[in-house]
Amino acid sequence: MTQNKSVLDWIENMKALVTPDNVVWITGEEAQLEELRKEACSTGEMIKLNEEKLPGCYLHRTAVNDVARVEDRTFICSKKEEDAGPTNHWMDPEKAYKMLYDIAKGSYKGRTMYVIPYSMGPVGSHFAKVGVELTDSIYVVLNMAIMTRVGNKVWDVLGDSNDWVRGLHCKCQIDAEKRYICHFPEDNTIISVNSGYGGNVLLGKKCFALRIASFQGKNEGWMAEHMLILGVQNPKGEIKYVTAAFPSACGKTNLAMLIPPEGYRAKGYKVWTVGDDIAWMRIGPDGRLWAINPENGFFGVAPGTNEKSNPNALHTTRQGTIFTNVAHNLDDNTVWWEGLDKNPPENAVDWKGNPWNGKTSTEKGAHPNSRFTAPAKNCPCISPEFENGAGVPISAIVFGGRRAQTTPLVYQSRDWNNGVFVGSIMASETTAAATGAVGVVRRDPMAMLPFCGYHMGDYFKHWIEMGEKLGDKAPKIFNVNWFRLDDEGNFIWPGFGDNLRVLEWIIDRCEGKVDAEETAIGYVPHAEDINLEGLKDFSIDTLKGILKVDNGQWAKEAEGIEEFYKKFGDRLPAELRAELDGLKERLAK
Ligand code: OXD
Ligand code: MN
Repeated sequence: MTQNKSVLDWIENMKALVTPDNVVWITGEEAQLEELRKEACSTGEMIKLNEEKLPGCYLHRTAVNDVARVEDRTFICSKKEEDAGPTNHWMDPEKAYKMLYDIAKGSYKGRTMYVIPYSMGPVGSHFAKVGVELTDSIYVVLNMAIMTRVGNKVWDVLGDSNDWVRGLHCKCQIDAEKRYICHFPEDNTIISVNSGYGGNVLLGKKCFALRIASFQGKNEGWMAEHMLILGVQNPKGEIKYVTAAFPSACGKTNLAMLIPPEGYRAKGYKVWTVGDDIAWMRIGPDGRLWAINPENGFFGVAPGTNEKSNPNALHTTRQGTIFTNVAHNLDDNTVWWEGLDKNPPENAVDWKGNPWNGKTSTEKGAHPNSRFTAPAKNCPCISPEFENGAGVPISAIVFGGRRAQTTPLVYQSRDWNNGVFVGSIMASETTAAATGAVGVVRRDPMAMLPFCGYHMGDYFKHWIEMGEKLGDKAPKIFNVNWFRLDDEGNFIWPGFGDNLRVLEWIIDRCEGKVDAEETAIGYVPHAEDINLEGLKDFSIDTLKGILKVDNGQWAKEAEGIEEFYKKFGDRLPAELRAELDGLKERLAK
């Protein structure tokens, strides 16, 4: 336990508010966690799965009205409304505290308060930050114990410091009408009520490691980003690290755990996963940008994960994993989800808890946002640097989106500020893949739209200032688009492991090994410089097609960006305005 006065005072106040029957301090010891697993199974909160096939694995079902993050009920409660910016919902902090305390009041009656001390980042690393989450859910405790580093060692590094993030989670009655996920960046505080779904209640993840941390990073001179981190090892054994940001449903976890194509494997290439969702980045003593993954596990989407799409993720989930809202195969007490294999169970229970026959039912067995919470150490390609508190040095930052046309397979920004511009205009098209139609463009700057804890215009400015500090040691910035469609609506680029071909070009560019063609939007590869060896039925002409930059389409894109930028008013940095003007000028030439 701790003698930290700021911690003890806060817990006393919260106890007086929510009035639990008991208080249990999470120590991080396996015996305590095992007791909690047993208790959760005895109450039906979790189901223990087949110990031989899925050792140490459990199934949990959330309430049917509580299956995803709730962006419309997520608030940034900064003192001034303008500091939350035009892309966040805002609530006055005084009003928010009052409303939340009214909801939370007495809500732990008959329940236990669990006190979870946790570290985002390896405990004691200069990147790491401490949080304390109070919860009335064993499911939350057990998920936090996978996703973060929990236990007494965290108190030891915190000492009597007041630099820690307060998190209060109250399940209450899981009332969707009274569900709120509120962040108080100026107070290092998060309050989440009336939900039991991971993204809303595992407060270390989106709430702390992105929304609160992005604000801390701006004030303290570092960056909290919605990015995977991977290392590409070449046959000489050299490893270069890349971070990448994509909106949801663009294959971020798949890219993070990529398996190289056969020809690359034979030569000795390997991809190492450092993180699949969040990167905290700081300028190191050598002036370069270094990154850690603040998390300790993967909270991945289950449907679509299979032996082909992501064998590494699948293997990661084979032990010590909590599954949420997937189908339960009663014949062998295992789990199943759409896209796992072509053999759905006939004698099963669906994610809602109803009897389900996967062969005959028209309903889905698993919720489309069903999840696995799996320890990072299970991952067959977890980086040897994963626990390194000094982080890994970043050579390239990659942005991406899902665009049927317009955006080429890959391009490099002209320089850092132009790269910030490229990140700021990131976008995906809805449903384009399924129908072949060009969908609605949704802008999602740096994939941070739902996760930036302050004014996005100031966030762009912070990126520009980081570039000034990094100078010529700054990582190079790229954009990729794996999702170009042909006239029939088929994906042109094979994607998955073959994306390594593009990563190789990116790394070669960082090392100054290859030339590129200058276009209005940036540098595009000469098709010959992307290795197509071993890629069946894919010609260099097809590649040329998806590398083309169509100035007409980009002129339209520039109009869309102009419109989008209006949102930020005078908090749009002049540097980004200048980048847009520069793009328009080059397109007009
Ligand atoms: C996630 C998300 O769950 O970005 O990681 O929605
Ligand atoms: Mn994410």
